[in-house]
Amino acid sequence: MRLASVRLDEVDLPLVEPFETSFGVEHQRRFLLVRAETKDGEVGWGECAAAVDPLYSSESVATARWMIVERLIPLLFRLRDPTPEAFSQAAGRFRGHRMAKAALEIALQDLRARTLGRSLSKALGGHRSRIRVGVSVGIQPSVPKLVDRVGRYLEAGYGRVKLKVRPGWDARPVGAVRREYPDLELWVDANQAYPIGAGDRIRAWAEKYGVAQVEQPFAERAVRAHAELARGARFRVCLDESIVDGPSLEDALGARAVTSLNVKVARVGGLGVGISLARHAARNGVPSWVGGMLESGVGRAHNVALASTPPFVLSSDLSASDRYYREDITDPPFVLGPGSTLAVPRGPGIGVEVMERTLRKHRRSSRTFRQ
Ligand code: OSB
Ligand code: MG
Repeated sequence: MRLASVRLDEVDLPLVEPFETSFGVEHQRRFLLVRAETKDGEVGWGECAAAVDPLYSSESVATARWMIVERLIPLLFRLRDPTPEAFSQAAGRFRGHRMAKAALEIALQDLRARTLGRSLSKALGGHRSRIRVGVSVGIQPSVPKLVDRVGRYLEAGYGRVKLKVRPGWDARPVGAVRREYPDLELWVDANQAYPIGAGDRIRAWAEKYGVAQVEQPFAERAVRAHAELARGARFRVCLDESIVDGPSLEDALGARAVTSLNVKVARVGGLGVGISLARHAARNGVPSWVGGMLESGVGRAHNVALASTPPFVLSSDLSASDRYYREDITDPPFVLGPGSTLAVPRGPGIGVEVMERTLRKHRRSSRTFRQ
């Protein structure tokens, strides 16, 4: 595989509705899109999940752009055989910048799968033709609006709901949703919003309202606080932001601070690492699922392929295209099927095509780098 060029676009895609978390509100998603082309004209796509502001993690569109343009593309062009593994290994000499690294790693994964004429799912060892999914529901302006929003997602066919929570938006909204939907599989995600010491209060409402999983209540580094919450809990304690690599997973497993693992391709730096982390968690009795970052169809297709591989056993945060965007940049759209599932595309690579005309409509800039 010889690379000819890498194109980096910056895209603004309006969300169907604002998405609010404990760290802020997003009305549209601005992201970097990678298009890597080989000398034979084969193309692979990647998406960078970093947002405009460094709120979820320390990366942003600007830091990712700098990293990709100034360091990772030059590094990629120096590789004799640019496989995803060779790229990840070479990029490993730079610390952090995992979302930037992931954008290129996943483009190379797509490219290799297409070159082999296989679906990305198959190339990664996927064995599922459909994956179970749920929907992540942002903080709403009021409790009745939340109950109504959840109701509409249930009507649309979602079988599992994750509510974004934060101090002041927890027991009341979670209780209201539980009363309205007694049998619903309910998860919550705080994105690090609670002080360590809030564990007893979280435990009280989570157990009272039958929450099956509490995701990342405390800070990224707060291994002990998560372990204390997990001890004897009737819900799983899921880690998202805390797990960025092998050692952070090892520490969390050793401390019994994690009983469910959210694997985000972007957060861990690529599909290769994502699979190995989930395998390692599974060997230690901890189930994994694939988390989302409101990706466009490109990033979501990568996430769907990942979720089709054996270690991912819980429902993933991968909803249908129309839950995120009125007009996505890929075709065909992801649609919700029976049993709250998405079909895993069977075509070569990520199995969806980027619609260049739609992309151009939403593109703010585009730069092509040639080998
Ligand atoms: O913590 O899972 C999260 C979106 C942006 C940043 C962080 C998170 C999320 C989500 C969205 O929950 C899940 C999705 O893409 O459907
Ligand atoms: Mg999360």
